[in-house]
Amino acid sequence: MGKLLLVIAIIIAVSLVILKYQPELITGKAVKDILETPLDNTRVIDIKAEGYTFTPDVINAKVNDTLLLKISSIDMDYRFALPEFAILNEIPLGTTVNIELSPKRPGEYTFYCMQCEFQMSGKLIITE
Ligand SMILES: [Cu+2]
Repeated sequence: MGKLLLVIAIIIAVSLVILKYQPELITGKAVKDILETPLDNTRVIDIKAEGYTFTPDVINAKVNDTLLLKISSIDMDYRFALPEFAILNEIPLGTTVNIELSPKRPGEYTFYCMQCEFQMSGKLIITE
């Protein structure tokens, strides 16, 4: 009986250690995600504008997610447009612009740079 309790105690102790240091093994969430998720559930997405390209150029999110797009211009002036959300922002060279949005309907929404006249674009894909 004493041995059984010892085994159970060891299993609990090991589980607690795993939960503390490797929670994705139990919760399915990576440590990085947990650390980078702000308390108010806003998802921060860093987007780099460089060489007529947005990186990443595909963003996946869920309906009612709150997204904070942080768009940085690396090599020239850009003008970020996301028409379905009535968003149009100048992003001068060397600056980062924060854009917050909360999609209410699923769909694929194209964003692009108006300076580059539709050559430079990406997709915001919203699912239920
Ligand atoms: Cu451009």
